[in-house]
Amino acid sequence: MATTTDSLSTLRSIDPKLAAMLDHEAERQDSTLEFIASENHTSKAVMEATGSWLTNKYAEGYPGKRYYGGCEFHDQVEDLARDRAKELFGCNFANVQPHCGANANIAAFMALLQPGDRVLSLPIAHGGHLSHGLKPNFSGTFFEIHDYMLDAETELLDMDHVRDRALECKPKLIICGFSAYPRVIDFAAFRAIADEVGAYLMADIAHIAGLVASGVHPSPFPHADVVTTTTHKTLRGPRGGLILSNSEDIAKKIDRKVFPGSQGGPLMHVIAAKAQAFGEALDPSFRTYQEQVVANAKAFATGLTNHGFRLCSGGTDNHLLLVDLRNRDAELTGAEVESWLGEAGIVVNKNGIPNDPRPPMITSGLRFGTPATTTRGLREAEMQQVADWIERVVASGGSEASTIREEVRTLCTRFPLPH
Ligand code: DSN
Repeated sequence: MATTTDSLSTLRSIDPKLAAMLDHEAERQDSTLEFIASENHTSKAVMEATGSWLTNKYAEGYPGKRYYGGCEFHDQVEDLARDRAKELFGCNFANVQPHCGANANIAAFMALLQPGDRVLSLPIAHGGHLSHGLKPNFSGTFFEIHDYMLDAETELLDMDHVRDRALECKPKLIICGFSAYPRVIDFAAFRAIADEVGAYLMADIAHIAGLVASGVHPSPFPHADVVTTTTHKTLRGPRGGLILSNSEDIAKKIDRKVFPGSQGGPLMHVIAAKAQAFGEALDPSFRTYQEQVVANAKAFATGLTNHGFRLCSGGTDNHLLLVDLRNRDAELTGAEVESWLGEAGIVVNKNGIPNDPRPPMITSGLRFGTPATTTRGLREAEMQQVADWIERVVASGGSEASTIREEVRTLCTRFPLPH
């Protein structure tokens, strides 16, 4: 049984049914390789804070201005989280209360826009996020969404095209920052376009926040008016959201739009865990970790390419890669290979590739990320090993998955989780 569950002794004695489910999940995480680009393994300290006394308390409002008594320690915790976030990202304002990245984006939209205002963003089918304008989402429901696309040949952002689209639709907000884009984002170029058309610029750095915090990817500051992010991907904190800005005026609006605009009581136990995670990210070792995340992604990209897999945009500069399966076999789907790899203990997600003819639940691609496996200590040699396993799984039409499952299990025992 994974050591992760040692803190469950009480639960195990009073609710063994639920405890068994959590034990099974701990065992799953311990014995599989997590290659989902948006996931990570937090430190034990982050998990302890998430499971702490602060879960018992309402703290609607902000430090010094709460709607409930008894918040003196919550004020200290939230101030600590805000101060560390500001130091980490080099900005003047932080709101640490958003429950998740989509909530952060709701508050940012509400702070910058009126319903019906025009927004220019990359659609989810090209690597954007559902909260950047997908029709069923709040963003696509209440705002007029216009899109820019990746270049059809290179699968890269084409800033001339983004500029043309901005000049055509005259948006009030331009969004950059993506969920499946493996390359560096030129925030200064986005700023220049936003200035030319009089738009706000929002950078959603949910995926690359850890790279940005450690200087491994350029910062969206001073270019973006608002920066939103999650805290649980490359940043390796608890599941949650964060909003950053340098503008006092925008910051005041964001605070109002988080609470009472779109949320009630903040998850103070999660905010405590954010404070801990930001503290960890301020340590110089975090940069070493992020550099290794990118080095591992590049090694993994090389390994897959050498096996004949096609990578969208030809490779990666960050923590993720997007594989187009069609050149291996036109019939292969992301759903099918995700399932085979899952049987082998390599956890990934099917992902549409740019201009994918298949629907999102099938797809022609897979997205891989190296943040979680880098956390547990895998390096370039193991990335090559995993690329070899993927080749064997695909070449055998999934039939070697159960054999490889045992090899993956053995590798995992050499790289224990951080708690
Ligand atoms: N669902 C996240 C991802 O996997 O990229 C984005 O919010």
